[in-house]
Amino acid sequence: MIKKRTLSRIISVMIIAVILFQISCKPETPTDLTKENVIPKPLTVAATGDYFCLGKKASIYIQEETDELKSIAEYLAGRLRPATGFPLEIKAVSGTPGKGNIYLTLSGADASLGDEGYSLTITKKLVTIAANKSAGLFNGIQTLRQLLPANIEMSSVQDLDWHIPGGTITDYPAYNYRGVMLDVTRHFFTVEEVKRVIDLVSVYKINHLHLHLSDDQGWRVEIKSWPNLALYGGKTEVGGGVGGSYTQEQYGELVKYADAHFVTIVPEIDMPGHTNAALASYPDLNISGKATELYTGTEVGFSTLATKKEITYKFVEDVFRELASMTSGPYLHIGGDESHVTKKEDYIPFVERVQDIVIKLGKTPIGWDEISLGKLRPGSVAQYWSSAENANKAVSQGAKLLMSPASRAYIDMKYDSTTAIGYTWAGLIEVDKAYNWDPATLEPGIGRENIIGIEAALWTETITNMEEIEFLTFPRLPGLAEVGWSHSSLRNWDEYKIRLGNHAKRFNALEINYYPSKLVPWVE
Ligand code: TNX
Repeated sequence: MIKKRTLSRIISVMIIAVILFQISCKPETPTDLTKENVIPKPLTVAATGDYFCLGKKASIYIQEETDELKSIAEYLAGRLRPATGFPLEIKAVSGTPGKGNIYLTLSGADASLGDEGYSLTITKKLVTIAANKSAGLFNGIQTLRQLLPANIEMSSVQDLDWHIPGGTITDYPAYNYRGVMLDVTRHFFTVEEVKRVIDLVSVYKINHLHLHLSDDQGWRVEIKSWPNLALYGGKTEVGGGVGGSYTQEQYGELVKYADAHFVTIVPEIDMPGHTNAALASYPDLNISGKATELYTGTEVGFSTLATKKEITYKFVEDVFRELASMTSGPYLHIGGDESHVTKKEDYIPFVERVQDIVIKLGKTPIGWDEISLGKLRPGSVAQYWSSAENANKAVSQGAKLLMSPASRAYIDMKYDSTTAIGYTWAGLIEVDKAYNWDPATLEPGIGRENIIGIEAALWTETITNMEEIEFLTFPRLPGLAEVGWSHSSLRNWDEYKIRLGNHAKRFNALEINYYPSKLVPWVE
């Protein structure tokens, strides 16, 4: 027999325990999943009004112990452990996991979610991300990060309640290709800096990183069969600084890192123009047979490969063969822009032959819109940046377009006349201008069916360090990411700017040096 006094003690301990549990998981404000500030905006959101609390006993469950699921769970744990301080063990489970956990599963998702879509279900008991492919789980994880308090992005332990509003999100992208281009030629950026770019853009579901690896001012990747390209052609950069290049080992490390973030690297070797670094490294590539000087200025359009020499095609083949062997994705970018000193009758057969070389290597050629002056091979993609006429030529040949209209997507343009870095040739691009456009209606004759996606381009003539990369990229990139991900009927600047304003706390937690545009109601 339990004594009355003992019984009442047990009851009061239980009541206190219940109260404590509630306090430790009590939201300060009512929770409504539909009022959250997710960027890019998800397709459908339904709220239940309750919430999930991530506690220190939570584990991350996966439906089976595959390397694929383990590594994505490890990624999620890596994002959540520093700020929560929780162990967040990873465990396999058959059936549904118990209360208080996160569950990642590749079964049960709707086929209509495709390869990149996901459903995220938040109940009081469990957070479940379901997808058809791990890319979808990764995207669901990015949404989950944004539903947690912004301090989840801090690198030290935060004393906070980790609430997530209840409900269900189902989401998939409007376009399969959502990219950012980084020019590592005009100024060189290290492996660590490029990794940080990958970290920051993948938050916004960007899934391609186009690396502009060669230009007049520098050659940035080791090619073993043509060693002087990196050794000599990589020596300097705009302004005469020391430049640099990636060894093949370092480049491979970047590809691996990007792959783990579901970002496909698209390497570009720009040709036949924008080739001074190569022309300075190998005399044979020049029409004159004489090597040029290294170049540290910012002019464009003055250089050309000798398109009539066979050695040039040996060079192209060797370079692309080595690059292809280090490339996990389908694309090799062949450049093709601003070849102002290549005669048109030489330019056309050149870009046609280079496409054939890329295709023979089992890869898909992409080139700037000028390549549509020649015959585009089936599958080749033209990247629209300035000429609607060229873009239409590509479409009339049945080719697909990657949309990078300079007046919207060139994030090396200044925000306004007071921006200290950046160019103005494509106009000033305030945050609303980068957001307020629809790839499918931008140019007459170019519709959704012609477009694989969008890409923001960051040229670096005026950019010398990571802080400057961040300043021009944020906050325009989240908006461009939404242009690529969210269906256009869901997009609206006045609603978007409120969501964006709420990302200031996340930018701060991630230590992003962003431009605090006056058009955005920042909530710090
Ligand atoms: C044009 S865009 C270029 C680049 C420059 C950029 C500067 C393109 C295909 N070519 O070479 O870096 O403008 O904004």
